[in-house]
Amino acid sequence: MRLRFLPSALFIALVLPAAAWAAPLTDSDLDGIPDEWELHVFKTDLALADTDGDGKNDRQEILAGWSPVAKNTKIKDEDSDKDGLADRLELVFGVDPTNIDTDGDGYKDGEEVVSAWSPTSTGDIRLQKTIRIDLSDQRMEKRVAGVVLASYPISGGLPKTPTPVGTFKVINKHPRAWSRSFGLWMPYWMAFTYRGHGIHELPEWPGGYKEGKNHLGRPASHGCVRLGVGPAKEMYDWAPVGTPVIIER
Ligand SMILES: [Ca+2]
Ligand SMILES: [Ca+2]
Ligand SMILES: [Ca+2]
Ligand SMILES: [Ca+2]
Repeated sequence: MRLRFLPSALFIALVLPAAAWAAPLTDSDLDGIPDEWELHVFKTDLALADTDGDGKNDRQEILAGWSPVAKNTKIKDEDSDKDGLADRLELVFGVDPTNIDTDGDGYKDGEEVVSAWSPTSTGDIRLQKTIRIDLSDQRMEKRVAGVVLASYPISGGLPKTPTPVGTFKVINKHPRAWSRSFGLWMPYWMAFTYRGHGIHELPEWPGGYKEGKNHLGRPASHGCVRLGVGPAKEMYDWAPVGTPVIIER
């Protein structure tokens, strides 16, 4: 249990100027983004709800991952306040992209979201972590509250040894598991079935050779889900036992 603390009412009353927390932010063009954020964060037009004139309002475009200032262009994931949460995701999670700690509990918005604490509440509200795997495009998503925070290429099972589809969970973890069947190491192992299926880093032969780097993004395994060096450790450190693993095709 980590320490949580509430700013005292006295502190708020004495130190913060009234305007900082009492006045609602002005939204001149009523597109759902306050003027201040349009000006300093999203670089959109304060007086136009649809800055790039493509028929979709600035906020809707940003939430869906599209640039509000250029037609048919994916948004660039910038982090204006450097709190670890991209500007777009600040809108998705309902936090302030100009404030590194929106709820004032001492933890940055980005830290809270990635570790699945609510960035808008000082209480012990947890968000749901989920690993989602799409076998059709051979990618794994790291999700919090259903929102994709990161996505990595994988190698799932070959057609004759397919990765099972369905809803599973992380059953157990081992930093460096040994496969007796294949005589190789599987770093950052996270089992999701009792039949030997797991998520792991590219397998490593006893001589140190790591297999299948060039195959990431297409099927190559005996049913396991392989991740590259870097993402495998990141997902291992992030997902506790019990994390849902949703595998779709
Ligand atoms: Ca606006
Ligand atoms: Ca638009
Ligand atoms: Ca940010
Ligand atoms: Ca916070």
